[in-house]
Amino acid sequence: MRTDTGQVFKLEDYRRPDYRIPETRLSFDLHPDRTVVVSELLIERADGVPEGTPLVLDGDGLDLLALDINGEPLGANAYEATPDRLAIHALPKGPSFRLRVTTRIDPSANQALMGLYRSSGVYTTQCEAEGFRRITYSLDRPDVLSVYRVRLEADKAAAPLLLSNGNPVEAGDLPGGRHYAVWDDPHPKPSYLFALVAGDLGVVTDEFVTMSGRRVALGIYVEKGKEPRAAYAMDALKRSMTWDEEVFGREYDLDVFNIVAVSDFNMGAMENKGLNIFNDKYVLADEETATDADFANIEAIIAHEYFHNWTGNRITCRDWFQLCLKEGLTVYRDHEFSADQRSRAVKRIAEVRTLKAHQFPEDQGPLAHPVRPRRYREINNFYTATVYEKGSEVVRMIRTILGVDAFRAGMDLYFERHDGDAATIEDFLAVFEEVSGRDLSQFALWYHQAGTPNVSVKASHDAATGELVLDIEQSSPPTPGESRKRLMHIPLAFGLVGPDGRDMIWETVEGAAVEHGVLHVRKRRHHVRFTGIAERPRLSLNRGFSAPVTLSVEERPEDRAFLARHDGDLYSRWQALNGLMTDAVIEASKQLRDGRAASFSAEIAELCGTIAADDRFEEAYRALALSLPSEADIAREIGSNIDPDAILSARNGLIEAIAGANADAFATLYDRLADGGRFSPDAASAGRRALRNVLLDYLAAGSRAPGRAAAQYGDAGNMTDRSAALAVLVMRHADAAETKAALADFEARFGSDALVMDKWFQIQAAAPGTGALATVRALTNHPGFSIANPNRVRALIGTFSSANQTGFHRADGEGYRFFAGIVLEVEQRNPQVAARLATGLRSWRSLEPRRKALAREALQKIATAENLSPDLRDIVERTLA
Ligand code: B3K
Ligand code: ZN
Repeated sequence: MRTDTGQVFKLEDYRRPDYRIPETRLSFDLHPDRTVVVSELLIERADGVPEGTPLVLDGDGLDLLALDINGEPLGANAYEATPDRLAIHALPKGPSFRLRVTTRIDPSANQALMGLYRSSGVYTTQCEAEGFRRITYSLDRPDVLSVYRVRLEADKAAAPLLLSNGNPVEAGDLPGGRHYAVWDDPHPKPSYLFALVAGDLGVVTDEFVTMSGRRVALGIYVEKGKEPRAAYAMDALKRSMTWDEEVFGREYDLDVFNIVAVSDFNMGAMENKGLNIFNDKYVLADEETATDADFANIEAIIAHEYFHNWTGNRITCRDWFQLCLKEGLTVYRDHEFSADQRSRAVKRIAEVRTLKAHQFPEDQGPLAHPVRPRRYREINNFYTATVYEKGSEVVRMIRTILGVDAFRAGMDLYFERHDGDAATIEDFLAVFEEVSGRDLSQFALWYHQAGTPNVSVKASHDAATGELVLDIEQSSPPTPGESRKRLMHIPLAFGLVGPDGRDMIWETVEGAAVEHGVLHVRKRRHHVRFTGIAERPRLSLNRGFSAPVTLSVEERPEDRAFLARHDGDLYSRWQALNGLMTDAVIEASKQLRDGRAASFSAEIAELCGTIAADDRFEEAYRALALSLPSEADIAREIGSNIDPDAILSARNGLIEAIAGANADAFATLYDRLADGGRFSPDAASAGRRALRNVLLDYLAAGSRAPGRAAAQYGDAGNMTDRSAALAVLVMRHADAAETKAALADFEARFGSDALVMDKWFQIQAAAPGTGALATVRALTNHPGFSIANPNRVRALIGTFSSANQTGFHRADGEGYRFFAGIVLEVEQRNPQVAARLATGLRSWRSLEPRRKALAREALQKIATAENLSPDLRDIVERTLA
């Protein structure tokens, strides 16, 4: 039964809870399809709340077995229980009492993967955001913090391992082949951070000694036999613990820290106190089975969940509107960690590419919402790129505005002042205002106002007077529910690049505040006048992507190429070349749509040849510079009336032009970068592989012969090179016998390893052209595919809808029809995953008219399906609105 009340939750309706629960004792009698949960809560009436105020607890699909208060069973008139709510009217006198609730749940039947469920025979939980209420009745909201003591009881042979939050305090055997364990978590936490795991798993252990000398036992639990694949995650965990001590002064606070990898999981991972639970995709890696991208993701997500221990757990959110308080900040922290562990410039470019690929379309489409939303119908639909990635950019801007030292002082104050609190964005901003003396009220709009601001810049230079004038204007487009926008505080890092390629130094500047290379745009228009600028500079603006805005600069065509060669800021240099490539593809796609042949200037090919050979740059940077914007990136830049087929042809045209002009040099470099069979997952080695694999794609596009890619596939000593070669075969040599052979070989080698087979699904789902649909449809019947497993669904269907522009957006609409059917099928089991999948159609309005009409039909088919879950209904209704 689904209960979509259509209720809209509003930030302004926030009220403090009437009751607190300082202590929670849970006892689980675990059985696969009949688990009994006894919850004993010490409940206190909050100050100022009148005696007799009913206690209303949240539930979701629960079966109540027993209820008593202070040891006395409750009479039938004292309470009202439904599967989704327990209201107790008759409460004892006095400020506090003990409530005991017994519920029964069926973990095996739980396919939504929220609450207590089973994954490959392991009992596991997911409670954020509102999964705890699927386990027992409770005040399931983040501002009710409780210390937990948890007793688990299970069959010893099936579940020798019994884990929960906190520290282990007791364990023992019981009659009938059962056993138990008791865990105690001294740190008060909201219910969404509760977790348990019970099962039979392999483990890798280690130890970490914190800066004050606390010895922490570390454990990473994985499917038996896969222990060696957890070594990299363990290494990443220890590096994360050290980094948080060194960079933020944050120390771990329990005797144990456990991570469990499970194979059925709705998202990446979950930061439950002392017991992180992970999608196994983000734990398991070795050179044979994981790519360099997998290693980097594991490092980042292990760090992210660990960092939540302070930003999320010790300081949690007052309500779910404040989600970015923990998520944006923790993403910022994991980005900084990865930048320190790897290459800062490369990491920044990758972050911006992700932001533009995921957050910009969200912010510019029907699902746009502020970093701190004011309304939601289904909170699970707000774990978005806006809350996470833009939320991180906002924290980065605070650091840019304040400078590193004041930023760190603000963070120290935040930890000191709010440890143990359920806090708000206002609390967060206040510490930075306090340590810096700055007024951040205009800046705070980044949290409150949706949409990507536009900044346009015009420059004029007078050589006679040495004056440079920048006319800067900001505007923010309307977003759903917000037609009028206020002016933002936009920190633009910049440089004026002189004819020798160096940054010029000015004498005076007026018209805007400029501090430490950052120009603060705060008004609608700024007329900024620099003096002492003898020659016309090239404008390097928004360096390091200091503000998440869309920038348009009136400049001469040759200025971009100049910046692509000389900008001292590596991010901006990359941006200049990438912008040139984007414009060239857009121009060529117009030529193709007009029935002309696509033409490209020789300059981009020449620039690519130069950067490929430039040893001053690390290989990872060169690989990014040579990577063309994706088809989706180009579609986003075009913005409306999109024809994916024209984009694909134009993009391939540019790849061929670059490949043709550099064939010999790329082939030589490709050979030189071979690693001779040595593998290390470190950033420099990964960079070499990345560059070599970008070159492989160019060489394949240039030659039309599958030999080189087939040889790389066959010789590959690691998954990065093997899967890259397979992707090149599938993309560039779809019909070659070598491609079919490689696909068959991959399946034969890895058929029994679901995570690796996801790559095989992904590569085929991304193959361009109308034929992809038949392939994807056929693959849904492959024995390795399962509609019930989120990773499989994301690999095959998610890739098809998000990374296959020509296959998914087929002109006849068949891609959309197939997609709508699958979304509804997934939804039967797992509404959360279905809702996420359905966002693949959020940019339907920017398509050309025919495709647009067909995409709308598919959305309507979903919207009118019977008995739609609140999750999916919320997404499709907002998408269609
Ligand atoms: N906090 C979790 C996400 C929970 C999603 C609930 N639908 C993982 C993370 O961001 O670290
Ligand atoms: Zn997080």
